[in-house]
Amino acid sequence: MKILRLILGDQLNSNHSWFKNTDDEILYVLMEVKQETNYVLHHAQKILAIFAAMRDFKSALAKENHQVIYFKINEKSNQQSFKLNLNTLFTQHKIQKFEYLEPDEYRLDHDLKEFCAEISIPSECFSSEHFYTHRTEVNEMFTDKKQWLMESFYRYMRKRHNVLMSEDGKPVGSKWNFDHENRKSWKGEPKVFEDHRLAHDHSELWNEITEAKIKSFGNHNASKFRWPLNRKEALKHLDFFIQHILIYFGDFQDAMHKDETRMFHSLISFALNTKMLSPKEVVSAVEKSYLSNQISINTAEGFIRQIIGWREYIRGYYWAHMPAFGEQNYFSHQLPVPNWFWNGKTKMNCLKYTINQSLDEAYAHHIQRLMVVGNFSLLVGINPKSLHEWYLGIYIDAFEWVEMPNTLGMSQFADGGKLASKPYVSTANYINKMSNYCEGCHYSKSERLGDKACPFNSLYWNFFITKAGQLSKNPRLAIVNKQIRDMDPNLIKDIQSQAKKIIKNIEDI
Ligand code: FAD
Ligand code: DLZ
Ligand code: SF4
Repeated sequence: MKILRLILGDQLNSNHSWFKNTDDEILYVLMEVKQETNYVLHHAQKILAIFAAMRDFKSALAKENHQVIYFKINEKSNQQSFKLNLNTLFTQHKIQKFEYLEPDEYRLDHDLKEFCAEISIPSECFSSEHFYTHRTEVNEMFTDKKQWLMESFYRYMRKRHNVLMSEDGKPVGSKWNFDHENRKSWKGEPKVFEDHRLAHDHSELWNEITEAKIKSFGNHNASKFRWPLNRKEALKHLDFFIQHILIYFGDFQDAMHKDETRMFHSLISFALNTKMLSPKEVVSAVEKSYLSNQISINTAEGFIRQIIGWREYIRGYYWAHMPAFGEQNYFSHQLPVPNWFWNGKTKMNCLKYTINQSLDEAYAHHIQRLMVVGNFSLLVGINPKSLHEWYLGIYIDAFEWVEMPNTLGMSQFADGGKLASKPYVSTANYINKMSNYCEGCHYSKSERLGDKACPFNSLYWNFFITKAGQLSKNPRLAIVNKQIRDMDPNLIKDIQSQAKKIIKNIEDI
């Protein structure tokens, strides 16, 4: 039987059982298509990295004697849509069966199911063999629960997959979570490692992308284009991280600095999300490092929690709530994304540095995404869906299944607090504690009112004052709610008018 198998741009898993044998009757297809490049405005590096990694994957498959069809973006025969190209291939190659791997995004999952129902040949969908959990596992665990507690899912995962567990069934180190030990700011020591990742020359590919008139934004210079583009590079990078950097990850996980964009983060999200690396091999490498006494339990636990905890939980949350999730907007926020989100031109240092870095590298670490950009967006009331499109476009690792729950749920409280037990917002105090952004900022971190006052300081209080109806019963907000109740009514008025002014002049702050 002649079979056509589709591989999507984020399904570059060379260890998949599909590839265990070579069979002349099986044709693989990968496609660079405008359908995928244009559904949001993407960072140039994201398009480059996905195309380059797909091309590399195609060559590796061909070397292993698999039959591979590849549509480059400018090929005449490329109709720029999965369905159109597939239908043509079915006829051209007399295909008798169509097979594909579970797409991680609802949109494509839905489209491909619809497509399979329309075509006249049989079809089958296979697991991507990447995640620990199946799509509905998290949902099954939290059915009927008002609050989805990541911590209980995480403990379940540790036990189920026997990760960092003692023989007596207790967690290694006698504690499940060492998070409170992971909250240091960074003052220049220990030194951050040189970026050892390869700078890829991609000028030819970039010419093809511009010739195809694909719109993009952000820096595409080769010196900044250092993402691992195949499994070999990804493994080398992972090994370097575990040998040299991981030891500092936990301590400085939340730290931010004007001169250091990577700090002690792993930068493995692109390789993981495109499935060049498997979460299991990452976890097992970290566990091995702990067992050979190279890292402490709090470092190992803290990092492993991100992978078997957050990453799997976020994915389960996505599948449990799609498609309605994309429309959630608990606070009815309607402000558009400010223009300076696209060029970094703002006087607010924290946002200026974070956005410029994101434009430059297609990367910002978790706290920059959550407590700088997300914090500000929630406080001013940016429309969650528009913000989601911005995040989906700008970050190298942004695929909807992981980006949307992080943006809408964790960062913007758009689901009314199902994923996050309280809104992640702060005044300048937190940003100043965790970074050096406030040094030399146009605004004063300690002032709340007046032209020089840090916008976060009035926006924060204004947020809780105006959202009192929706947040006053939240037990985790008892302190802030009491502070507002005790506040001088004149101060409340001043704060609100200051915040209003900031929001009105948002393009000029
Ligand atoms: P590290 O800090 O080194 O962490 C290691 C790994 O843990 C990451 O590579 C990632 O796979 C996993 N991880 C950590 N936190 C999370 C989390 N909250 N959700 C899922 N996985 C997590 N992550 C994405 O992979 N894609 C996204 O599009 C994305 N969008 C985000 C949007 C917002 C608003 C926020 C607040 C977070 C987002 N995250 C996203 C989660 C997190 O910020 C990134 O996974 C992380 O910054 C990637 O960099 P790293 O590989 O250096 O991670
Ligand atoms: C993100 C992306 C881009 C920019 N381009 C392509 C492409 O041309 N071909 C492809 O197969 N995949 C691409 N992708 C990744 C897909 O959008 C991804 O597979 C879905 O988001 C499903 O997670
Ligand atoms: Fe950001 Fe305010 Fe600090 Fe400036 S003073 S860097 S705007 S937190």
